[in-house]
Amino acid sequence: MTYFDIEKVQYEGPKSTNPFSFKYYNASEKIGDKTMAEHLRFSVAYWHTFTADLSDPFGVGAAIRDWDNLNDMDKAKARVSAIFEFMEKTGIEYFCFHDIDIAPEGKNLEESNENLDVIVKLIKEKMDETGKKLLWNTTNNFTHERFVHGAATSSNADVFAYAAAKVKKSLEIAKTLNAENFVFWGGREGYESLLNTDMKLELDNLAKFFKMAIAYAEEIGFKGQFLIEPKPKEPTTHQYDTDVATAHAFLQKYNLDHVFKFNIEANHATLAGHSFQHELRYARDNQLLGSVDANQGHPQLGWDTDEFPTDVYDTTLAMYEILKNGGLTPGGLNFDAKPRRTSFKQEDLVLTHIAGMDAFALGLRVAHQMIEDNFFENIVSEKYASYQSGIGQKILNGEVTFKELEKYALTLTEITNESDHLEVIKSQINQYILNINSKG
Ligand code: XUL
Ligand code: CO
Repeated sequence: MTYFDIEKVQYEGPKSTNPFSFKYYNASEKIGDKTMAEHLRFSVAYWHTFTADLSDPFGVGAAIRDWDNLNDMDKAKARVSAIFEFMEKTGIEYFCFHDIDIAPEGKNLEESNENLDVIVKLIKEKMDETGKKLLWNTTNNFTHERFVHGAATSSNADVFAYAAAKVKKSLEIAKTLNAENFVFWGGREGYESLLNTDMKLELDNLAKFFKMAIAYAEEIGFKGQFLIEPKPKEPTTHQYDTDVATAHAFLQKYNLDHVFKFNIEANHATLAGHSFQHELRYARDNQLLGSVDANQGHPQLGWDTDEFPTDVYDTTLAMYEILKNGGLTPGGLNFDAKPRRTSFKQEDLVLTHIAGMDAFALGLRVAHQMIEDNFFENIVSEKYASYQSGIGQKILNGEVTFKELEKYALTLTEITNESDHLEVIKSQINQYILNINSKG
């Protein structure tokens, strides 16, 4: 059975009008010292691409999929065949999933685990056959009603235990499938109101949960990178892992900061009132940038719309941070993104990924050129030139006191500041994007 009635998607260059071709993503082309595939490490999100049905709070599923009428286990098996065909045809090397994306939950934990075993075996066979790899897996500890008060931060200790058992199983799957990372997104780890919440107990419990997960990973020899994915709200009013800086403070408090890095999602960054670049920069500056959930929010909507990334300005600045980070390996760019409800055909799954891959490929090309030219580096070193010598250098080296600074300040007759010319910088970025655009 074939799920996608197309040939393998080829690079045809920026002039191509074929929607089933790449305009900017040329997997084997070298940008600097790595191929585009090595730089970008694209990944398919099982949940949006193969499990979701495009339902929303106002309407039933709108997606038309070949597996719609199958029973639960047959559906799960069909999705395995479909995702591997999809990866082959789009040239995407990685995938990611939650436990319940790949196999239906049974009537109890034991049955859920049995379902997982059947599907994980199938996935492993496909991985061995095709060479495709698992970027990360994670545990869905938020959809089922048992998680109404959260999982590791639930007020109900039975739920804490159930959630732990699910993460234990997910870690075993990560080990079996050689996952390169393991993700914790907060799910319902947060609160609706402080009127009835013991925030300290919940956060202490969350830290205990993470420590037990790390201990079990060590016990079974799972060597992948642990990642936390911050988000400020949705589903709870206040998510504990609000943004990278907040989650970093939590990790430092509980002495977990040497074990975790961050999986940064663009739409979560903007929900937190930051730019995507801000979150990437904070993580990079603190050696915490692990992986990326590549998507974008809608500028007029205040929720997690998980759109495919198409904004080249954003992908350029993101790729700048990623290149300056020395890449993302063992992380990657996971498309935590879904087609709009109006893009309901199966072929839209391919078209949306092509759009996202091209946007990041174009961003990579532009960012690489900017780094070659030291574009931002020159701007920044000129802006902070006063710290290169004299009093500035002494401040940087920690060689002055308030008293000495006062003595120096008293000698200043005039203080001269320079204009930033920020609009010129933005206009030059436009030139970079448009000049790359016209190549080829
Ligand atoms: C939810 C979200 C999740 C995580 C994995 O907003 O981004 O899909 O990426 O649990
Ligand atoms: Co995500």
